[in-house]
Amino acid sequence: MKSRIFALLVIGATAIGLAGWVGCSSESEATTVEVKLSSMQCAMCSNTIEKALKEVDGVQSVEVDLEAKTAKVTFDDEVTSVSALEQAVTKTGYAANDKKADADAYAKLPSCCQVPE
Ligand SMILES: [Cu+2]
Repeated sequence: MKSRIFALLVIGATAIGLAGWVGCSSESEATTVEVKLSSMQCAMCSNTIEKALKEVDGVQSVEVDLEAKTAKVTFDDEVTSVSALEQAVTKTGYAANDKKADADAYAKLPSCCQVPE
């Protein structure tokens, strides 16, 4: 009887240890980057960009700062990459870091969301 309880304790401790290890390793895969959104104009732009970034596989959180014209993106770097994030933004018609906006998508933006000449 005693040895049975001991075995359960060992299994329990191993499970907790494993859970801790898995939790720790998944944490180390999360990378946070700041993406520059120089052509973002208004709240509608930031919503569009935020949505596009959140749809990228592996993205865990997105914080768009309209004033600073940046997005803080936390993602799993084993699933996605900064260039995939940039691509998701440029596809919606906005510039991301040094990548230019997709011209067709940009042309379709409401005029208030286009960069004033
Ligand atoms: Cu806008």
